[in-house]
Amino acid sequence: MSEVVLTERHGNVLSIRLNRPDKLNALNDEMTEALIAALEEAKADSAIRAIVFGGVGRGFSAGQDLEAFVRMQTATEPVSVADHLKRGYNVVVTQIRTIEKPVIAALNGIAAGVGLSLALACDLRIAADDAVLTLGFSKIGLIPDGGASLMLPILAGLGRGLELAWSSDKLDAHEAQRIGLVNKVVPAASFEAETLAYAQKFASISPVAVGLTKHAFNRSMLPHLKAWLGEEADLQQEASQGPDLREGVQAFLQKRKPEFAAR
Ligand code: T3D
Repeated sequence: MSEVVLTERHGNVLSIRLNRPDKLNALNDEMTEALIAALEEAKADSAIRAIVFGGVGRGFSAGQDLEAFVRMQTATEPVSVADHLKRGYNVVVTQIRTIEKPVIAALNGIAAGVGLSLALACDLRIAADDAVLTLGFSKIGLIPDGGASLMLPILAGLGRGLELAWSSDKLDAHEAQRIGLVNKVVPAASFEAETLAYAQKFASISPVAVGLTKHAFNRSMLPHLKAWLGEEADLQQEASQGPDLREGVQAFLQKRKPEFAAR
């Protein structure tokens, strides 16, 4: 297993942590591949009864690594945004939703972009009281991807979901809990211990009840997940073709505000 993703067993709970703390765990392809491999192993191991998905350092994840994204877009053979999503983040979302075990996002700090999308795809979310959530996609001319255009309105409602997706407002952990994006908020000082105790609670429940309940909820609330992830990626492809993505990413990398022209 690559060091960009760390795994650690705590009895029957597996912790999977993104590990690029100097970049707030911004996701590159190496990390996504390591994450897919870690989830695959967790799925196959019947001794693992709950999975905690978190980040090392002061962030959960700042979403797609935008420096890597620019390299990908300017390569001699650029990878299309739709293909990148379909081969990477959409696979992770599908794994998270179909593993018949509780998958708990542990939001130790900032969760942005597709980092937040992956957290929203998890079954439950526990947050440190100093965690911050932001969609961030609109700041670079994109739409919420990695399943967020589905999970966000389900969890927060249509109006609030659109408001957050358009504004990219930053939510503190308590506000995120109030609107349904987070299940539990705990003090940052005891975050790791409280997260483990929370996961252990679900790891001790009948695996049959856990697995079939998750399956039932998936079928009732997310019956079109697979098709939707594909459609969302195609819409992101459309968004990526205009000038706003380039301006948004350049503005972030140059640490300035983006200037989007009228359409
Ligand atoms: O093809 C596809 O897959 C397309 C899919 C795209 C999906 C997406 O996720 S799009 C959204 C990408 N993410 C963002 O736009 C968020 C960008 N980051 C931020 O807005 C801010 O960093 C945060 C709000 C997350 C945190 O702000 P703050 O002030 O706490 O930290 P910072 O100083 O901005 O960041 C710390 C370092 O991490 C900094 O590096 P430096 O200057 O110390 O060397 C910063 O550049 C780096 N960093 C943060 N986010 C990213 C990043 N580097 C690369 N990519 C990032 N996303």
